Formats: sequence, C-alpha cells, structure tokens
Amino acid sequence: MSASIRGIVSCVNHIDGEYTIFSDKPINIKSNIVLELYDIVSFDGSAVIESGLYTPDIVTIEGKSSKQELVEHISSYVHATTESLGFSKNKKDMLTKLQPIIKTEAIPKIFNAIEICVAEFVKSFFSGSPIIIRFHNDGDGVSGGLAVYSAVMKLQEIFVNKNIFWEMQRTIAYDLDSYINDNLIFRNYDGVENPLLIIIDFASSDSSLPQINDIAKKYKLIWLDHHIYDNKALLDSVRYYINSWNFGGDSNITAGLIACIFSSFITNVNIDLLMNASLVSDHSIYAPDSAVAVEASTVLDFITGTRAYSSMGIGEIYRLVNDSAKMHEMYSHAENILNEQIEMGLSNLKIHSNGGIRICTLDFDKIKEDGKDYILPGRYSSKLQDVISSKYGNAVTIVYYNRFISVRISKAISERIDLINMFNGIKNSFSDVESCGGHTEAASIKMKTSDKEPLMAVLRELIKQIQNKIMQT
Ligand SMILES: [Mn+2]
Repeated sequence: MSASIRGIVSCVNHIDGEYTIFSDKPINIKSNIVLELYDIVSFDGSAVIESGLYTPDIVTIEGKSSKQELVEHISSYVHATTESLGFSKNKKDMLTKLQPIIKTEAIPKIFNAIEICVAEFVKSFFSGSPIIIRFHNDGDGVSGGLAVYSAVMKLQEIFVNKNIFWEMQRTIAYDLDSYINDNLIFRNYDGVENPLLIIIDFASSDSSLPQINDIAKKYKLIWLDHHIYDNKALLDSVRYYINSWNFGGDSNITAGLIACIFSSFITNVNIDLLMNASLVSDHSIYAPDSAVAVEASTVLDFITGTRAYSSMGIGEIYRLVNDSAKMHEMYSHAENILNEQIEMGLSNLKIHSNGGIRICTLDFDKIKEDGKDYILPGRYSSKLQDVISSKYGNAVTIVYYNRFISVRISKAISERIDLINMFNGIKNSFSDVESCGGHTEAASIKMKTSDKEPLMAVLRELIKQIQNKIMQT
C-alpha cells in the first residue's frame, strides 16, 4: 500500500465516468465504481501517468469530505503553483512593457481586475472543472483565443485538465445556439468549482442579454471585450466583465490585448506577436508599425474569415502562428486572394455618387467563384470599404448577398447617417426584414427569405435614405 493515493473528488464527469481527484495535486482517473463530489477515495497510484488519465484497478471510497476542506486544499495548492509560475513578477513585467506603449490610466485598473479573473481561472483549471473558451472569429478575437491557449498549454505542463473546450464564435451575439450548447456541456459535470465560460471579443449587445444573464447566474463567466455597451443591469449581474470602456479606456484597448494581459500572468510565450496582431487587426491607435504584426493580423483575419479554413481548430492555428515559414506562405496566399477579390469587387461596383461622397453597392455573388476560397461577406465588406475610402475619401459601401445587406460607413460621416436608427425605421416599414444590428460604422440587415426582389426594394430605400442624409448636412 506504499503507493496508495488518497484524495477528494473535486470534479465529476458523469458522461465518461471520469473524475478529478485532489490529493496533494490533481489527478484524472477513470473509475469502475460511481463516485460523487467530495468522496474521499484511495487507489493504488504506483502506475500513475503524470499527465494523462489513470485507470486504477480498484477505487475505494473511504468517506466524505466537505466543500470547505477541499476548497482549502485547492487554494493552498493554487497559491504555491502560481508562486512557482511567478505570477506577480509576470504581472509586473507585462505592466512595465505596456505602460510606455499604452499611456492610459485604464491599464493598471484593467490589470487589477484581470488578476482576479486569472485567480478564478487557475482555480477552475486545477480542480478539473469544465472550461469553455469562446472567441470571436476575427483577427482580434482569435489573437485573444490564442493567448489563452498558450496559457492553457503552460498549465497543462503541470496538470492536464481534460475538460477544456474551444469555440470560434461566428456571430457577434452570445446567441441561443451557443447558450444551449454550453448548458448541455456544463450539465455533464459536478464540481467544487462552477463550470467556467470565457467570452472574448463579442456579446456586448442586447441580443446576448437574456442568455448572458442566465449563464452568469448559473455558472462562472469571465468576459473580455472592448465593444461599447452601456447597460447597468448587465454590469451588476456579471462579476468578471472586463470591458475597456468600463475602466476608462476605449475600443483601442482591444479584446485580444486584454486576453494577452490575462495570459501574461501565466506565460509570456508569443504574447507580443498576438498582442500586436490584435491591435493591427482592430485598427487600434496603439497598433505598432511592424511588418510581422501586419502579417500575423492578415493571416489570422484571413483564416478566421474564409470558409475554406473554417474547420481549423485552435491548436492548428496555434501551430501555424508558431511556424514563421508557414506564416509567410499563408500571408502571400491570403494577399493574393484578397487582392483578386477586391479587384473583382471594384470592377463590379455600382456607384451612386452624391455630394462628393460615394455610395457603392456590390452584389457579392459577382465575386464568388465556385470551388474557390472566398472571404466571408461581412469581412469582405470591411476590406472593400477600406480600399474604397483610401482611394476616394469618405464613402459608404453596401454589399448584399443571400439574405443579408452589409453596410460600412467611414467614421467621419457615420454620425450624421445614423445607421442604426435608419435600419430600425426600414425594419418597421418593410415586413420582409427579419432583423438588423451593428453599430454606426458597420451594420447589417437580415431578410426573412433569400428572394431577391424584397431585398432589392430594401436596398433602393436604403440608398435613397443615405443620399437624403448626405444632402441634408
Ligand atoms: Mn475586437
């Protein structure tokens, strides 16, 4: 019995019959008998594989512990582990690095709030709790996802939490589908720590609100974002909501940057590249003038916004980012496709010029070639708008496809056009419009069907109203 391990069940995976047992450290086991949370168990540990899943021949239940006792065990273990990983030094180093670049009072405040989130994250991680990480599918969101991924890789060197799930979010809302999916996963577990959901770079919108409120009530939610969203009710209900705006910052402090700060407590691997890619990708004023960062941002934007790469998992993207030869290759591939598609778009544009401001429309079907990689229409609209406005100054770009009308407006004229208000008016007078959303510079309308005629009617009305707004001012 010399190799006997005695510990307390800290997490139960009901579906797979797998358990995290906390002795002097966490261990994953598969048990032949059903265990419950807080059971004190013992088993022969002579063949324990440090990082994997261990299947002892016999597991014996010796009694029951209390939540309090287990929490104390875990917290002293977490304390020792974070010391050995050098959390406080890492925090200081990152702060010293960022302060000369991002000179705002918001940064130290964000650091302090993030520190609390990291402590929660590490506690969940080592107790074996399930963790879902959802990141937006663009350069900023995926940079943040990758930063958290590198932190997870670091922690996995100590203990392999087998219950980590990565989801690339293809909508800007924490929608019902995501909510149902997360609940189904979390329902399979019982743990000393509540299951944890991490949201990066999306969901600060009214359509997320019911789902967010409910998930925050039942589970632990860490939410890193930089989209302006002023809703007091939400701020009260979500404890770990780190949005740059709520700390006296603005969208220039990107979600990817916040996620990099989060990860920097745990590891500094590749943080600079990811941070810079995030800043470049979201046009932050803090973006460095660096070719490597532009390359990384272009590649990350491309693979997250192109249908052909939609099956790439976070691990695969992580390996790509760490392979500079592959990155160069992917960059020229992305540049070729983007340029080709922008060219095609420019030659198929319809221009409704007005008061020196161009209103450009494009039928996305015109640039979609069968069998070719093509960038997702929403992302494409933004790129096209960038090119048009750099050529002709302030502009409005409208791309339509299937059931969607996607509108991009130059910042300087966005306020007087007041897109969201205009969209709501259109929605009220056209019964074929299903929904609309976005913000003053980028928004879209969704139709109820993919019939072309109702969409064209809405499009004509939209052009007319935008023209009127431009004429008025
Ligand atoms: Mn972002």
